[in-house]
Amino acid sequence: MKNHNIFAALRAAFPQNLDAVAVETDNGLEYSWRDLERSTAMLANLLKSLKLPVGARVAVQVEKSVEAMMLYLATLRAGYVFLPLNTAYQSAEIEYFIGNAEPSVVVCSSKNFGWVSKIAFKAGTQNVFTLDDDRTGSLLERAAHCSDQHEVAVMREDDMAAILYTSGTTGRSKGAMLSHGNLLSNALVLKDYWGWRTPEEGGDVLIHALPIFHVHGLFVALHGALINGSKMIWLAKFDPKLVVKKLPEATVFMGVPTLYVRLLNEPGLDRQAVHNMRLFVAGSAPLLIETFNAWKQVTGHTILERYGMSETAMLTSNPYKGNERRGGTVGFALPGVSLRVQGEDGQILPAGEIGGIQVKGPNVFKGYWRMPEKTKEEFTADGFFKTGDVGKIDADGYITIVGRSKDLIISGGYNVYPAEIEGYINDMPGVAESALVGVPHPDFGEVGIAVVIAKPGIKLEADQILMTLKSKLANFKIPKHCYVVPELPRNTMGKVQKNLLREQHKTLFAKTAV
Ligand code: MLC
Ligand code: AMP
Repeated sequence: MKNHNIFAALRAAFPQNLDAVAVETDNGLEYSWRDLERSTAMLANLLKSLKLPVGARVAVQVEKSVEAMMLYLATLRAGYVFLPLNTAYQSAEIEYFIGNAEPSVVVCSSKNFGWVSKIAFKAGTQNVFTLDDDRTGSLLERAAHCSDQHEVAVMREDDMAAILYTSGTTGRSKGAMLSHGNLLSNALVLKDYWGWRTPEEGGDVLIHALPIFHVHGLFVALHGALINGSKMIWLAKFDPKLVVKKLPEATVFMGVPTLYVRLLNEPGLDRQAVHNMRLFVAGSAPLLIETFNAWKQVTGHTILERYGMSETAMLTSNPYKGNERRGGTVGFALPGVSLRVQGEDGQILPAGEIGGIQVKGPNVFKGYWRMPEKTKEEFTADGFFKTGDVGKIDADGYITIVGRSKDLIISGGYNVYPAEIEGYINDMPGVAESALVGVPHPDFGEVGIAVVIAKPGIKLEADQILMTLKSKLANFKIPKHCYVVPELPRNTMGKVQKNLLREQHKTLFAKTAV
């Protein structure tokens, strides 16, 4: 049987010289391709020794490190399912994910071991390890005793490789199940589409500055470099100064728009700094045309914007060569991806008309973890996935996203789901109701602000509401401002008119440009 394990394809792309540098870190460490091969084998053997059931989930909430990346690769290698979790998540959030996914293995930072292990053991997880970003922790201690020889597990195309929790369109967070076939098809398409150069062709060097718990950092950037045998400059956190310093050694950079906005504020960014660069990729949130233009002016490079989702990996991309990269658009549907725009009455719309974006292709996920009904609702009868994004395709085939039908705020590339935050606010004593809306922000693109109504006779303090939220939720979800007002605008059906709230507060952050 052909092995569809994406790790096998990544491993096959390692350069012939396994002693060459594969990863260089911001604190001066170097890892060779042989290190990646051996360490992933040892970690895969450790997982194997745990006698986990088929399809076992390995949930991971750790700081970014090369070892954390190796743990991801080892999970694929051993044939288990990787479940990455944002490091900002707090106990209530982690409790939900672990309770829902029922992982067999949980890996966390040693500083969080107390509360994470309590949650994990309560949910029936038998194995809890620690992994810190200084190459310590029980995971590595145990793996050190394992063999560095490991045969890559044989997987079918449809076997699950990862679960990414996403707020999706409605309801609580849902686990998008991505298969080895989904991830590999996307990696291969992008390798070609973005003109990656193998070591034999002169090679590429990627600055990896994104977190590794989302599609962008974990799949697009990491797979892109690995499937091409390209070296990575591995930054634990995005630091604009460090990125500018490293640009002369690199050829490819990927970031959410906030990263580009912050880089543009860095005095060292100029044409000289980027003289070796081949490609700048942006995505995960809308790239403002001002940023696109400013980047061109300062660096001489045209950012390539692309569009993707947890459920689908990458869907569209502006061209690398041939056609023009058009600012404000997300380019063309990638090879193998069918993309269409549907109107409210279900008709497929012609060029230029605005409607719901739907997609089909080998990259589209298998469904939501243990939510068959929800999965069914999100697909059309003829197998297209409803993205929840609203857009149009122009006569030349360029796709523009004009909005979202899902109630979602994308802040600095992270998704904030208003219903979740409103739920927490509404549960606070004295609150009658609330609405969370996204407003423009010069750094994060968009941020959430809360508008809250008190119960009759109760006086609410906005600061107190924010403080209470901070104790319960990941920091990026905390509204950047809170208003306590007498009433919310409603339409004749009684529905809160969030568009009016957005309009009313749209200039709140206009003067705080960074
Ligand atoms: C941090 N903060 C944010 C925030 N990030 N607030 C809103 N939105 C965000 N994204 C706040 C924190 O709450 C904190 O506030 C303060 O900023 C400092 O926190 P920090 O952690 O030190 O921030 P920083 O390191 O500056 O992080 C900013 C960032 C980060 C832009 C580097 O958000 C980031 O890495 N974003 C990328 C997300 C990403 O990779 N998305 C890909 C999704 S994949 P306080 O008040 O507590 O001090 C996807 C599919 C696709 O969408 O198409 O790719
Ligand atoms: P997530 O589920 O976290 O992966 O977020 C996916 C969502 O990010 C998409 O449905 C879009 O709304 C948004 N997104 C991704 N890339 C872009 C882009 N280039 N422009 C606008 N929105 C984007």
